[in-house]
Amino acid sequence: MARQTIAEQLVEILAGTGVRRVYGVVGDSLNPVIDAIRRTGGIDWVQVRNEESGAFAAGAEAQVTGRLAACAGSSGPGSVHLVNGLYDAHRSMAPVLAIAAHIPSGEIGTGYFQETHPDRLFADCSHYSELISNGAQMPQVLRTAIQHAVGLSGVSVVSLPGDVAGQEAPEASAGPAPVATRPVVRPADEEIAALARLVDGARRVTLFCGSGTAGAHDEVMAFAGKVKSPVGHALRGKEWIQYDNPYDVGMSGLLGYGAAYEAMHEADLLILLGTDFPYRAFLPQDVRIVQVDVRPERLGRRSRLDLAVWGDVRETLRALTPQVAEKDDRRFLDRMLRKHAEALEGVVAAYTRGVERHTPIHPEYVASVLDEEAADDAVFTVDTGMCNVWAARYISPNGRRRVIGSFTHGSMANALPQAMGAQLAGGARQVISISGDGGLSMLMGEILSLVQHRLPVKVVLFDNSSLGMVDLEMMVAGLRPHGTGYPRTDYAAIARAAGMHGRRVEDPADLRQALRDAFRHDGPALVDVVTDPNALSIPPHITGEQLTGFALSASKIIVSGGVGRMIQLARSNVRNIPRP
Ligand SMILES: Cc1ncc(C[n+]2csc(CCOP(=O)(O)OP(=O)(O)O)c2C)c(N)n1
Ligand SMILES: [Mg+2]
Repeated sequence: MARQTIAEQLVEILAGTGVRRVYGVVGDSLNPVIDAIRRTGGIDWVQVRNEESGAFAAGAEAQVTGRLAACAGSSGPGSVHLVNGLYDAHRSMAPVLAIAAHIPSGEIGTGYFQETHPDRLFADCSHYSELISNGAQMPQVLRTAIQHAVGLSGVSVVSLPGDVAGQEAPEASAGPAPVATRPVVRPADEEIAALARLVDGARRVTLFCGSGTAGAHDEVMAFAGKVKSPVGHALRGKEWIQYDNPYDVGMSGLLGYGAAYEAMHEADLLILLGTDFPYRAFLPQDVRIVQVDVRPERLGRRSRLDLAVWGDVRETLRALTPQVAEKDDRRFLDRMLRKHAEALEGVVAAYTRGVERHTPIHPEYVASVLDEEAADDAVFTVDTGMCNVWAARYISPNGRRRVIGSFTHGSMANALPQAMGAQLAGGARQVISISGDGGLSMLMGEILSLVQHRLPVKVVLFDNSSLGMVDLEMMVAGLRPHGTGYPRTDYAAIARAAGMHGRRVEDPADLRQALRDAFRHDGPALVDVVTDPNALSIPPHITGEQLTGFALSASKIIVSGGVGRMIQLARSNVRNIPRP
């Protein structure tokens, strides 16, 4: 029997390691790999229109499943297209393996047709990026790449020249990567003891939660309940921590709301839990700060720390909570809960007037109706731009929904391709792409992929005929908006021409039914909602520098606007404050 080729062995290793699909676009140097995928059970080739989308889709699949996902590009330009999506996956800590096909190995370094140096190109957006220049090297390098992606949570890239891929493999067969289960990282006893002493010595403790609190909702609530601490969150912590939270004081950061900022600044001990929140200017200077993170290299990179704790949030709190004394003074917590509710009541009063009759349709109305109509376990993917604001304010987390965006890398056009990966990974689960018109049109070819692969993704398009977020930034900076407008475009007609359900909505009275019809439709659907480009007002004391995050002084709410169903939780938390 003929031996396997290197490409066949590579696909055998991927399939054996549990990779279910590889997203990408075919091309000469990649053909041996594509052909091997076609002939191997349990792993599929998912054809996309732009490799960038393939990388975004793989990143979203990995974020939905928690397992390794893969994408591929052909030599030169094909793999260059992967770059932006890989940056996003890497910075979202999504385990993704990229296969960058490469020019013939004998031509490397000669300025050959399509020559790039993918091993160098991807060095900055990966934990591991290696060239396979010899077939015998492949199994070890590929398994090592997988171990890096899974173990360090991020991207690995293998560059594979087409001729090497087609060679006969020296070994008859290759086993999968070992992978191994993620360990439980519990801090050292001394660190827990030191943290317990700090907590016991403090009178006002505030918790600030990031994506590292995933899976730790119960532990955070138990600890906050024992020490009577307000609980704020960063954008990436919201989906894990904001629901069923009697201590919720909202979100800090550029899109923040509520009393998180005050609770962090008026505390005498601030505990940062699993957050790499990037905006230093929102962190207090003269408060004791403890940071808990499973990634030790992140400890202290945003602020001075009084104590650094290396561990999982959940394990840290499990060890810590029994060691701290119960606090009985709720005054700080209750004051912050009231402040939070008042802050939200203020914006609700400002926003709700007549919004359901407003035309062009108010984007916040769209977001609030969407929140009500979407499934309880929907996966939302959110485009960078104003859609981030609407999702942060209106999409109510509940522990079952997921909200995925380009929250760290901040790329446009992420939502649609991420929805593809989320839908393939999520099966029957409802997947909603919250898209901006700028974002959608940037990678719009993928609506054809939705049709081709019969992916029932629901695209809800906030169509303001503008690059709205930048329009706002320019105005705030005192510039005349330029280069931000688009001609009105009927995206619903484009969707219908592509073969999907498409509906344009201009009257707010039609919105709810249009969303229901799209959600009930058995297949991909796009609802093109014509929204008001001038939806947000900027509070008058905010400067352009503040909006872009460079020189924040003491502002808490950077962009105005409503707050959706959050107000209910805030009101009930205030109602539940025990009477003396
Ligand atoms: C790839 C990329 N290009 C440019 C930007 C800068 N940028 C951030 S948001 C935005 C506008 C997004 O417009 P749209 O998708 O229509 O959303 P809107 O803000 O109008 O709701 C731009 C240009 C970016 N973040 N990523
Ligand atoms: Mg727009």
